[in-house]
Amino acid sequence: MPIKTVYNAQIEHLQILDETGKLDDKLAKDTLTDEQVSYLYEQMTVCRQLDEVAFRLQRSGRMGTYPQNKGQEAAAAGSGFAAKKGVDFLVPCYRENLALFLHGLPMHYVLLHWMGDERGNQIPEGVNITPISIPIGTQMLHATGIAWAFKLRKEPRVAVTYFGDGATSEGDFHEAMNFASVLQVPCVFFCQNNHWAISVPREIQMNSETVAQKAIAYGMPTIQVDGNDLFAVYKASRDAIERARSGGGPSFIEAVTYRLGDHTTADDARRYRDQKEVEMWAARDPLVRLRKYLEKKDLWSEDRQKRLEERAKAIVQEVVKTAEGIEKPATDDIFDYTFAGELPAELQRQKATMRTSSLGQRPEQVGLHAVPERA
Ligand SMILES: Cc1ncc(C[n+]2csc(CCOP(=O)(O)OP(=O)(O)O)c2C)c(N)n1
Ligand SMILES: [Mg+2]
Repeated sequence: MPIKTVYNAQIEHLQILDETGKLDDKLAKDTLTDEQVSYLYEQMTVCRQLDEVAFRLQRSGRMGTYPQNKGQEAAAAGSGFAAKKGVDFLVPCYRENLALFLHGLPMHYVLLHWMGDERGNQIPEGVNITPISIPIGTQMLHATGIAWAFKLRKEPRVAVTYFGDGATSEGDFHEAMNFASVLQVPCVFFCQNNHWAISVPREIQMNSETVAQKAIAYGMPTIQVDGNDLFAVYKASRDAIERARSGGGPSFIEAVTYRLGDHTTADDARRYRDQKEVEMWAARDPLVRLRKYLEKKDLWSEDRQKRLEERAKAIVQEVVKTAEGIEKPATDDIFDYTFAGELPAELQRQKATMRTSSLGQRPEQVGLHAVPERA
């Protein structure tokens, strides 16, 4: 009996705007208008400025660890813009700030979060975003659950979840993908393949040639896009989101991009990354590419660029001022905002003795003699 092929698979790669700023007009049809491109270029520039300033804030001790988005702005912009603000739900990790801003998260929230103030993760009412997820992979399950709720309630809404290449090695990823597919929920899995999971290169992280092909196992429509190409990211995201909205189930998008900065400010990528690789990707910088395109179309000028950069600096200065102007959270907050009712006795004791300085002041709290009265 002849051996039959029971399954064939292929992965398409979509690029619409190449590195030189040349657009494939046919593929670009019905994607972004000139006005939308200019708007998103401005937003990406402001975001890059925020990134640079956040890095300096950390270096000068004014902020905790920060993961730069630098180089990945087109992936966040194209996908975030494709989702409907106020309708769809974004379920992020930590390297897609611009998508969050496009959906209404005030910029200073992100700084607050990385300054260690959890109020930065207390998403304002009406902004459809879940908190930034630092544990790798957990958020994809939440996205599947949110999308399932949309389906059960018959709401035409979509959950878009973000994660990195490294996250696809987590069990949570596979569980979320399987459940989303089995239940045919309106969820878009958006992977930012930036080639590295801290110091682990993609080739060591996984043995599959593309990340996109992992979705084939779950029977999901899947595509690989040039993640530094705003048009390609937007088109693939919009198609996947609208398919989900109209009952077509989940999809997977692999956006091939690169983080131009360190993993976080706690990392020094020069220790494990070849500088030549970084230079190659710097030449594919999504901002540079988009500016070339706008210039080619006579939609941009040196003067506009200068004004935009000045404006970006002023905006970010204001954002930093707002974040730093908010009264610091009290250490007691962790106790006060965890329990609705009375704090259990053990936690009351912890609250009372948490600060080392309090030991000296009130040693009786930990069973020592109280400070004697002075004569
Ligand atoms: C569950 C869990 N395991 C490990 C870590 C430590 N960690 C933080 S970032 C990271 C790498 C993530 O790589 P990737 O998913 O590619 O995202 P990227 O940082 O490249 O955007 C790891 C292992 C974590 N935060 N959570
Ligand atoms: Mg990565």
